[in-house]
Amino acid sequence: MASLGMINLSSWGSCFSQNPPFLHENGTTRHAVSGTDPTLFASRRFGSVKADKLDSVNIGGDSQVLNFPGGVVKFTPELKFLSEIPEERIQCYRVLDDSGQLVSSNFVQIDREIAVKMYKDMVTLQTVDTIFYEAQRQGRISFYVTTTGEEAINIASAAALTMDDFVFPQYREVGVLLWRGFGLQDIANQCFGNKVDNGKGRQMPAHYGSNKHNYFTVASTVATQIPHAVGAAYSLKMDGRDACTITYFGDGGTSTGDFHAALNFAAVMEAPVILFCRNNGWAISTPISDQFRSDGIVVRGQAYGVRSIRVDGNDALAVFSAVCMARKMAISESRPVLIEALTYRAGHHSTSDDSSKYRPIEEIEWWRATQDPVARFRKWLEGEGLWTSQFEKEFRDFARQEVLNAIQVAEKMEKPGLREIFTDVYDVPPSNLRDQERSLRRNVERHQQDYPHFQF
Ligand SMILES: Cc1ncc(C[n+]2csc(CCOP(=O)(O)OP(=O)(O)O)c2C)c(N)n1
Ligand SMILES: [Mg+2]
Repeated sequence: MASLGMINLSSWGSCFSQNPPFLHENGTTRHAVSGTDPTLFASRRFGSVKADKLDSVNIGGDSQVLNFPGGVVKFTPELKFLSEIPEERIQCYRVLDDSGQLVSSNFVQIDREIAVKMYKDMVTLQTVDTIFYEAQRQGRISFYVTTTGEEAINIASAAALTMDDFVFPQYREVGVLLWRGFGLQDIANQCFGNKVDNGKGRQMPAHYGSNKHNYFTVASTVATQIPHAVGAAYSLKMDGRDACTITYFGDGGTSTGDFHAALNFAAVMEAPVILFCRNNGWAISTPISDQFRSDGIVVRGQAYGVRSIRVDGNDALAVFSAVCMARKMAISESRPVLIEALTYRAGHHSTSDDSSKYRPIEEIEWWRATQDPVARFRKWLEGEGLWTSQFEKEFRDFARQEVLNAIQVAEKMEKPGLREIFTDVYDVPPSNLRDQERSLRRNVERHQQDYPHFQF
């Protein structure tokens, strides 16, 4: 099967390196991390750290250095503060220009069938967003959040991972689940909160989760997923697994303490985690200019000792390449990697928002018209002879019908029994919970007309 792309990583296998050798210790079996001496690894895990000597050494001439813990520091006679503004902003890695033409030969090769599946999943994601958004407006579901403008981030990043990698999402990444095989029916069941929803209808719509797909359940509390992902990555490393974690978060997520604590923890513990920031310019109505004065998110990586890259989030090939390489480094070198993907939230924050109240319509239109990630990837595919207008029409019609069918089935399905509200937390429910259950049962029996869809 032919492959596209210029970085010669011989095959997908080289992108996803194999397990390093085993390390046996006290009867337990672990993997040493590639590039790390097993003894050192074990002592880092179980031993205490000795401080370096705090002595300064003259190395002759006029240069003097301080032998400080963490590394030698040069002295300078200059009274000079570091500038808060870099001379030049960190550049943004891109492979495709706005018209879908290749502008770089530095990207990870991509199988033709994978490339076509990526495009189909992006179109499906757009279709899901359009129809579920309308369903919310019709009052059929209570809430929805679209990924509009971030389709490449969703699908291309997912395509660069393996199913063994664990995903800790924010809430704008349903495309990652879609890529992993979570079906349209699963999406619809969750949004309608019916009895076959994985979460038993207890979550708001668009708060997906799936054990089967190694996808942790969405929590709306911004950024709480970031420390979880770092901790889980550390445990993967301890178990010597050939896998990493990836966590997605928005620019708004980086304004929390959780982000900073997690980034530092990941650096110090050398956890194999990809910290993927979707910098889409807005945190609901708060623009990034009100959130930080640094050159975006990418510079925080260096500040914390984490390898990082800024990438064009509307360029599927750039996102794919960056995540593929980040994954390889995270696992084989046992290190965190920070990716800042520049994009734009081209839809409202959610169905609870009207973004025309706080940002100019022209801004939204400019991004939609010139930076649409799906249109750009399509142009590239067409240039490669992998897609045509005929395929486009057929596939869009097909996707629309599939989504509509899934909605119809989900909507007709019974809701979970009301007593499920009280299950799965306590082995033996406490008395106050049992009282509440009895009270709810009485209420429903007395006012059946108000609860037509619910049964105990
Ligand atoms: C801890 C916490 N604070 C505030 C909120 C309210 N809130 C929900 S989404 C959001 C904005 C998040 O923006 P960003 O991280 O940039 O993600 P985006 O919506 O742009 O994808 C806020 C403030 C919340 N859910 N949790
Ligand atoms: Mg944002």
